[in-house]
Order: sequence, then structure tokens, then C-alpha cells
Amino acid sequence: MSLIETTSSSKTQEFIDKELQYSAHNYHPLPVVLERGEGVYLWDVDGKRYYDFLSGYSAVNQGHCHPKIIGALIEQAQKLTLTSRAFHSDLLGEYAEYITAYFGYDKVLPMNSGVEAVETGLKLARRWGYDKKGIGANRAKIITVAGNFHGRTLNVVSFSTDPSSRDGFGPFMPGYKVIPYNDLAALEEALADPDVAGFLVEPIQGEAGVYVPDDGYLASAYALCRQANVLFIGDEIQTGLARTGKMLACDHEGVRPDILILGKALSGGTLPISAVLADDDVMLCIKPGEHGSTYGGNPLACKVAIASLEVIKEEKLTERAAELGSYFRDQVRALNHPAIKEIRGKGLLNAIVIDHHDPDAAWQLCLALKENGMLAKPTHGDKIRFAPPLVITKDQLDACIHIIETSLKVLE
Ligand code: IF1
Repeated sequence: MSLIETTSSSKTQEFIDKELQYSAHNYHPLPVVLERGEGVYLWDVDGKRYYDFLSGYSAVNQGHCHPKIIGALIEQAQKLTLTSRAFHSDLLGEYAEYITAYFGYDKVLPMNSGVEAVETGLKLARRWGYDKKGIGANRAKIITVAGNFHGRTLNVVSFSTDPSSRDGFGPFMPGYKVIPYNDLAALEEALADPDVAGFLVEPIQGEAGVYVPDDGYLASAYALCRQANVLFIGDEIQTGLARTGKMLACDHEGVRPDILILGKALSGGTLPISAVLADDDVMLCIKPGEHGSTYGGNPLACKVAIASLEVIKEEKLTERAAELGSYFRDQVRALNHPAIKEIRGKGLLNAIVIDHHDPDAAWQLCLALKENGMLAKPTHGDKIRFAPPLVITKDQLDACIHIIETSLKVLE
């Protein structure tokens, strides 16, 4: 029984019913149907406006339909969208030069979805392990951590510790060792295996509920990988691109991943664009014809990605995320509400942990937030991620803190 009666209009229900009838049931969305987005705002089919506090899982850091990004999309879409990599385009070299200089790597391998970039990073690490580290054929191992989320392909869910991501999809890919997150002793022990090629880690675990590791964990983990001649693979698909108050979450500890994986906000929420960055010693282990994808590095994506990256610097989104994120955490803590066990995060990637007798409390709170004009969604039951577009203003943030305070009454 819902604690709060969510008032879905008949129009909203019609859209939901059609989706249920004809689209796979692989999600359980909040009962809201959106038709327009601009900046931090979304509007539903009844014209109701919401603050977006999910940002497409951090794909919309630049705000919905950012004019500069949309402008680049429209201009290029009317010129050339896809050549395939069978031929060169006039934009791949320009984009590759721009993004490698932006992050300080020799080369980029352009892909589309985030998980494709993760798969690419894993293939690169294994190949480097064989060609450069001398690991025996088919013996390469990758260390990953419990609570990981890196996407939904069979290979990636092979090392997931989340039953809802993994159960029922076996058999699984071998060659992965899962250790506890935020545990340097476990990592040191696992790195003793000479067949280890890489260590794949999120600098902050998003899906696990914005799990921030201890200060120093990333730097020490990187040092241990260096000593063991193992590649540090940083999945910054959700934490990167200014979200945590630094350009990359690894920057908080001065860690430069040997393989850097980006996605989501690389396109400002317009189309799937992901990227793997590495230096030549790693990247050139993959030879022509050994990896690729139909859309990887397409000219439309190149143009959109350059615009998306430019916006981050032009609008100082990194500094904004740092300043407003700290303010947000302080203001939520100051609510001192008994149902909020803690608030944690960095920059504008935050989550509250709900402490309430009702196991459905986080969902009920999200329904109340929706009724009050703010969209957020629980992750793993008792946590609610709060991640607005980084273009949010302090006044808008204050309005949202007020909405949170008002909505918490549903749990009293
Ligand atoms: C879903 C989660 C977030 C990611 C990291 C790789 C990927 C993701 C750190 C794969 C994708 C998305 C996927 C989406 C919901 C969302 C999500 F809840 F699933 F875990 F953000 F936390 N690495 N995360 O966060 O990128 O292939 O999706 O482009 O699958 O439900 P993708």
C-alpha cells in the first residue's frame, strides 16, 4: 500500500500502459512521463515541471538540450553523420587530438555506450598483459571489486556481485577476481598473482549508492598496481567530466589511470558516446582489424563530444560541482532529519541513506519528491542518489533542498 497516493493523470497512464504493452519490462521507472528538457528542468506530458536530480545517471552534466551541444548536433547532422571506419572522416583526427590533449593521453579509442568502452578497456588490458607483460596465453586475470557496476554485457556481469545484474545469465566469463572495495590489503594480495593484467575500479561506486572510498585508497591502489606491473583501469563513466568536483574523480588523489574510460556526459545526454584513453604502450597493442564498432568515432559523435567537453570548461562546471556539492551536503545534513542516516558523495554526485522501518521508504520519498516537483530514484533499496545537472544554480539548489525537507514529511 503506497503511503502517498501518486496522482498519475490519465494522459500519463496512457503513455505508461502503451510502454508496458510494447516495450520490454526491464526497468521499474517512477510513474512520470517526460516530454521536454531544458537545463535542470524536465516537463511531463501534463506540462508539470520538475528539477532533474538524476541527470540521466550523470549523462546530462551540461543540462538538458544544452544550446551549444544541440547546435553542434544539428549542424553536423545536416552534413555527415557516419562514414564507418572503413574510410577516414574529417573529424576523427580533430576530435582525437582534442580529447587526448584535454585529458593528457597519447591516444583515444572511440566507442558508443559505456559498457562498450569498458569491454574495450578490458580487451586492451588483456592484450597488453600477453604482448607486453608476457602472461601465458589465455591466462590473463583482471581484478575487480565487490559492488561494482560497469554495464550489462555478459562479460561485464560475469564479475558483478549484484544478483539482479548477474543471476540467470550464466555461464560467465572466466579470468576475473573480485575483491572487497576500499580494501588495500586484499588488493595487495590479489596483485601477487603474476597473471594479473589489470585492476578495474570506479573511483566512487555509483550504483552501489555513491560509495566513496577512504581518502588515499585510489592513490595507494594505483601505487600497488605500479609495483605489480598491473594496469589501473579507471571507470569514470559516471564520476568523470566534472561530476565530483574535479574533471575526473581520480584527480582528487592525483591518480592518472593507465586506461581511462569515459561515457555518459561525453555527449551531454544527446547520443551514446564513450571513449577509452591510454598511452601508446597500451593502446597500440590492438592492431588494425582487431577491434571496432560501426558507429565508433562517427563524425556526428566527434562534433558533439568536442562541444560537450568545451561546455564543461567554458561554464566552469568542475568548480560549480565542487562548491555547490559541498553546500548541498551541508544543507541536507542541517535538516537533521531522523530518516536520513547519512549523506555522502563528492561534488554533485551525492546520495542519502534512508533509515526507516518501512523497507519501501526510499521509494515513497521519491514519489513524494515527484509530487513536489523533483525527480530522483532510489538505488539498492535504501539509498537515493541526488545528482542534478552541474549547471544548477544556488537558488535552484535551495528550492530543491526545500522540496526535500517538505517531502520528508511523508516518512514521519
Ligand atoms: C542501467 C546503474 C548507474 C556506469 C559505470 C559503466 C556503465 C555505467 C560506472 C555502463 C552505466 C547506468 C546504466 C543504467 C543505469 C545507470 C547506472 F544504475 F545501472 F548502475 F549510473 F549507476 N560504468 N550506468 O554507471 O554504461 O553501457 O549504460 O552506457 O543499466 O540500468 P552504459
